[in-house]
Amino acid sequence: MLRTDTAVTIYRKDYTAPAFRIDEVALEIDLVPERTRVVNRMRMTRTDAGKPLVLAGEGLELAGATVDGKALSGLQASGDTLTIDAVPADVGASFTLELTTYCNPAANSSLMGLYVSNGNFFTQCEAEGFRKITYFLDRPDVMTVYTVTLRASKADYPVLLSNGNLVAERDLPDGRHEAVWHDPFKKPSYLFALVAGKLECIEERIQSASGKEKLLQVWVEAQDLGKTRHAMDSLIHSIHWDERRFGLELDLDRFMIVAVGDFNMGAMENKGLNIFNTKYVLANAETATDVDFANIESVVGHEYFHNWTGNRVTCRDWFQLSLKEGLTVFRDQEFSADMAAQAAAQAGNEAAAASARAVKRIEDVRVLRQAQFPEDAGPMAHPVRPDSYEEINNFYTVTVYEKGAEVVRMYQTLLGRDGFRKGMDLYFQRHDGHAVTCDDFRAAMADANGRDLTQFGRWYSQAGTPVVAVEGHHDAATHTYTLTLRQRCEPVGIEVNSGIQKQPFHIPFAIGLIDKNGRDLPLRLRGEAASPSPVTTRVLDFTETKQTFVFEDVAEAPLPSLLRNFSAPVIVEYGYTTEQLTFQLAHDSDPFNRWEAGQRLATDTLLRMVTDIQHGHAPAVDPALVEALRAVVADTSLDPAFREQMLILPAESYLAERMDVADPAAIHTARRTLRRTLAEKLNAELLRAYHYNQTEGPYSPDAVSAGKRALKNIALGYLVETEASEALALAEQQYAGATNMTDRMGALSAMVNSYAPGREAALADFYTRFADDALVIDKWFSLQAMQPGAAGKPTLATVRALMAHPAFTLRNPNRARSLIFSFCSGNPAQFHAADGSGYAFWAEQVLALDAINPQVSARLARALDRWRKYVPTLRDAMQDALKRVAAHPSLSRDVREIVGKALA
Ligand code: B3K
Ligand code: ZN
Repeated sequence: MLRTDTAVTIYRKDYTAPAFRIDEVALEIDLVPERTRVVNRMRMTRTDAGKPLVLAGEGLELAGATVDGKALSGLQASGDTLTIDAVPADVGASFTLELTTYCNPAANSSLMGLYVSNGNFFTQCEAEGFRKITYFLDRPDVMTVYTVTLRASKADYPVLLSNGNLVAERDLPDGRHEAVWHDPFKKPSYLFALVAGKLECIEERIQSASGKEKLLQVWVEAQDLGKTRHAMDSLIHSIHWDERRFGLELDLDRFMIVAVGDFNMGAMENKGLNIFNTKYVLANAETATDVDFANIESVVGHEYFHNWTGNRVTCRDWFQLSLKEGLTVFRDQEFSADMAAQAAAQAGNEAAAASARAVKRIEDVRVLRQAQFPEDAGPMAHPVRPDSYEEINNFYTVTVYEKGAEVVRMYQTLLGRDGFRKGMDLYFQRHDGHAVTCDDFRAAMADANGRDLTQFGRWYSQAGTPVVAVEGHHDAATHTYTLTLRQRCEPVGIEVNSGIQKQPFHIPFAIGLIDKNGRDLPLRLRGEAASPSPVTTRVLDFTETKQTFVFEDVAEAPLPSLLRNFSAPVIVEYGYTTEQLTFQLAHDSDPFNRWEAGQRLATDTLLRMVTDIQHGHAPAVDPALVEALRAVVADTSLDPAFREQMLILPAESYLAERMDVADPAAIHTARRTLRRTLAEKLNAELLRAYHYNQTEGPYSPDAVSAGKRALKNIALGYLVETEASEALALAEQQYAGATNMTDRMGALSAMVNSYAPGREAALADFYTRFADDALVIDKWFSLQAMQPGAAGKPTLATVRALMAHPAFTLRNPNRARSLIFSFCSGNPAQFHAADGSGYAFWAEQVLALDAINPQVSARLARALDRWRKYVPTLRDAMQDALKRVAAHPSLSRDVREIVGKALA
């Protein structure tokens, strides 16, 4: 899609309430791929005098319009709006507006609005796709009740689905049929959905908490029916979890999930008719990895949880996106943690459950640091509640989602679980059925708990990752320990030239103090009475630029355990010594901080190695790190899943962020060297972990079994780094004998990444075995795009060759992501090749994709966000590539905003 309109910035401060209400809408949709007719009959009421009725529409052909049955002549859309003058001027006056339009779903490659995928019809309306289906008040604060009549050829589209309940079905003349759906709940247009085509479903009937029967369905293409069980189980678990944890029940009689192969993102929470990327529905042991299974559980949960947080209570405007997304991510994180803890408790004990929760927390924090921290330090940095945008689709970001979830988590940390629940209850009591703001959510949390959360509001209005610098001082004479915290957060992104004076955040800062035997000290702040049952972890309310906390009864200098369980999305600076970190890694009662100590050790070592490499010295591996990890691998009292987390070295992209001037080649060499060294020095321990963590019996994706496989496979990855023939043989055996995708993929990626002799044969075997399974072939592309380069064979050459593969296409977002995004965002050392070839490739692909699908292209465009941070030669080459894209005459609004902000 080519657009030539000029950039328009939308500001949050310009919000005005709509001048009309839609009391109800009836849609009649005659589905024909090239020419679909939509009759849209709206009962409307004017709510504000003096304003015209302006409807949004995009790419529509207007074929007729009436107001209260009277035809409007000479009506013409201007750009993307349709203004109707012939409507009542009085506030409170109602009228019926009927519009007939045509659109072309077959030609819609943007995958927004109504489109065709593999011969079936699907919709995606969030954020502003409904306007591609009909003219409408396409904004989230206009909520109404929908009745939808779908008509289509019965042979070609036997299944016709929309939101809510099926109220009528009948056959029509000339081979067509009709279905009428009614959704009793008011909803904004972005939650509208329809699906039509040749699909089949598995279904279950369950009872909800209040004893009502609910029909659950998962719809897929016939050949995929055998891969739907896990999605259905995840849905059932989600429903029961939301009842237990938040007292929220499914409101509709029927809840459907539909899978589609062409989809821009993960899934969509349309009321009662969630539409999913196949990647987050289809799974069986042979084709999906443990990570795929876990992702499905989490995304199914996420979309289901939106039914309350997003659908029943929605956003007033798109600046409030985190109101539903941050909250719903927090809810899906808690759901996954509870599910993992439940599996661990069944297999082990309470300690195992705590460790399983920590593993989930570690995974979430890793994403935050690897993706959100860089975003928050780059040209696209924005507050959790942005103040402006050019294209809203560019603001479905890790900041709005993942940092937004951290902000919600901080309420729970500050108010406790019960206090948080009270706040949620009040939120629904006040706002059910309405479109509200992040401030409304904060007010509910504050009012339900009698707390002043005014300062906490800065988490929504200020961007950037706060840095907390910590100093500790022990006074042996008075037995006190004084902790001094200082916070700073420089202006970032568009804050830089806004003249903003940033104010301190309200940071819940959880700490513990560890004595020389590794035990937690009881914590008593100065002025507090001694407690019979003292706590050993406390959440400090850190609200000022500099604040001091004095702990009493501290006989000897303790080791501070800072920001336990990552209680706030901040960067902590404290001058830990190597000895302190190894001690903390071995003893901290907070499992998250045991992991954190290991990450600090590894990061310090790797950054020193990078400096060695830059100075032409052989990089030296710190023996303390080797010994600390040896203890972890060998410690069978630790859960396998946790041990695996400890063995994952900080990512290259994370290390790049930690440097003032990023040097991807040196980082890659350092990390690879450390991996090889660990593989050699810990060979015996790794081999033992490999052999002791085989999972026998039928495949189960539960967190405990998955943890064993994860540890076994990371061990294999290390072992193969040595290129020892025994290790290569292990990988080949595991590949050939694998009975599940986790093991097959674990072995294949070990072989591919180490250029083991068996790799070409294995890659060819893998392709043939799974040629008919698109999601597995995505893995095959992705693995090769992320492989390290070999002598004389840069990975880009492989990627370019794969683009000519018959199975490759830019039109399918999953496939484009599997090859192009994997290379540009998942393979930093090769992407940042010294000759700039990666950037030229990036520019080419951004432009090619933009002509097909602006949203997907704009995501790829973000791969160069951090260009200013790199060594001069790379930085200049990236700037050239950005300029080349920016200079293209017909960029989408989506891509133009990204490259414009990057260059600004
Ligand atoms: N709400 C959708 C995302 C829509 C993205 C539009 N560009 C999925 C989700 O967050 O659940
Ligand atoms: Zn969401």
